[in-house]
Amino acid sequence: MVTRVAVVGAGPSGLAALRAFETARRAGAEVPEIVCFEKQANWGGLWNYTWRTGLDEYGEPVHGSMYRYLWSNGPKECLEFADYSFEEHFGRPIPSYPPRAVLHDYIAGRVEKSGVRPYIRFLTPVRGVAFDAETQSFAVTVKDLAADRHYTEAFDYVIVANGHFSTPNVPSFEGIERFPGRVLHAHDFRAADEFAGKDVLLVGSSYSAEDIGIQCYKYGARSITFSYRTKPMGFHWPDGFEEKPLLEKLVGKTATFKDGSTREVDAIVLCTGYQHSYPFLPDDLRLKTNNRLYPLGLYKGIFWQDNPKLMYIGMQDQYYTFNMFDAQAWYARDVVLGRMQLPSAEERASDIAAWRAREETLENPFQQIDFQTDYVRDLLAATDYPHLDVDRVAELFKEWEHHKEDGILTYRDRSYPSTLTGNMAPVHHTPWIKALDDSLEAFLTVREAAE
Ligand code: FAD
Ligand code: NA7
Repeated sequence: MVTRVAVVGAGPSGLAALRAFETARRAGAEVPEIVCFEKQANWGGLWNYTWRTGLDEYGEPVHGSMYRYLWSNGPKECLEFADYSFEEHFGRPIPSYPPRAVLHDYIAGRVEKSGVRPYIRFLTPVRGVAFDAETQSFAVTVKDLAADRHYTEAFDYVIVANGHFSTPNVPSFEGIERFPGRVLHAHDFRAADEFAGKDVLLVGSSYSAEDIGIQCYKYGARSITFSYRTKPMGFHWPDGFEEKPLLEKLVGKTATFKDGSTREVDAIVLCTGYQHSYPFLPDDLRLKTNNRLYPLGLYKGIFWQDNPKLMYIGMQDQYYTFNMFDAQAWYARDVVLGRMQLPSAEERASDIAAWRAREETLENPFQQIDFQTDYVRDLLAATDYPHLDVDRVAELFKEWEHHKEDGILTYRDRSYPSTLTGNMAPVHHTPWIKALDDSLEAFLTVREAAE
């Protein structure tokens, strides 16, 4: 009997798994049959932009949370695949903060080159996964959307890579149901131009609030008010920005905050994060966690503790992204191929507990970066994934944090060297705040950097 592996999702995490197995196959290893189920019509996950919100043309919940004019919010040098540099893909060094379309092109280029597309069944959401202890196999039920047909196949392993920034966490606030303007969650935010001339309230104090706030400012919003639950972001905001404590109530267009202050607003964007959602998994296989660096229940952040034939990739909060997913995928692959044996359940449990105990002590982003760096280093040490200088990546992450503190509207104008080639990224031809065209063509046009 052929061993079979199901991969749920063809975003960066699922594609990392395909790439990992394909690399082994091309090096002469005997690898299992891999089937990747992807509910969208194309690969790239969140990087595959859609204008749609709500339900898609098949009545499926829209996966996309990315918006037009989204530019990378971290240096590309920190996410570079160790086996496929930006220079290899684009033929030359490119600036450090590419817009979404450029990163999608890079992700797609690697998997195109490795020929893994035939392993993917597009327009095929996974609907159910059931484990049979007797046969030690999973029954995976999917829907072929184009044919409007369900079917079930058996697999020996399942890799869950469906992302965790798609199912919005949507709190309610007193009076919000009568607010006379637009109310939406960041998941449904698409184009900042819609808010030109408006006073916009963003609830939340993390990446989405920060970036959607400065997007709206860039495209002409009159004012930006952030409302935080725990603590303000504290950047040096330009005029027109304000940080307030948590929203308490709305009366008409007037927002009242916890400190009793008020603000008239025209629109509200709830940047209140996402839920980990696995509607296709039964309770005993389902990861239940908030967005954090070390979710419980996953050995090495990958293997479901109660049944390690079920694996998860990319379920952590993320400083590292693409190259961390690779590190996880290579590790998962080597366990499936029998190159590595997992330790006993007790040893796995104590390893999880140790990482989690350290995670609980982290007090600031710099410690968090070191934590995730050590996590990625630990994974990389066990496999033949090409050398990745994680200490250098960590330094770049820390420089990035400082650059954001220096200027939240200017940090994307900075350049960093590739940890793979050593070459410094060129300065982009247009400062980010003036770069209104986010197309790949506009970004890659070689022009003299503007003053
Ligand atoms: P996803 O990209 O979410 O891909 C999951 C895939 O699974 C999707 O293709 C989806 O269609 C598919 N899927 C879901 N459910 C099913 C199902 N039931 N059956 C079959 N297929 C399914 N990271 C960065 O490095 N830099 C950034 O600048 C950055 N910006 C971001 C901005 C936003 C607004 C968001 C939300 C995230 C951002 N991220 C960024 C983080 C992002 O999570 C990762 O870059 C990356 O996309 C995660 O990859 P993934 O494959 O784990 O998940
Ligand atoms: P995050 O990073 O998970 O942050 C969620 C934010 O939402 C955070 O500031 C939370 O505040 C806030 N939150 C959550 N629930 C509430 C309620 N009920 N009321 C007020 N505020 C709340 O999600 P993001 O969307 O910002 O970022 C996710 C990814 O998208 C990230 O990788 C980016 O690259 C893009 P808290 O601090 O917990 O008090």
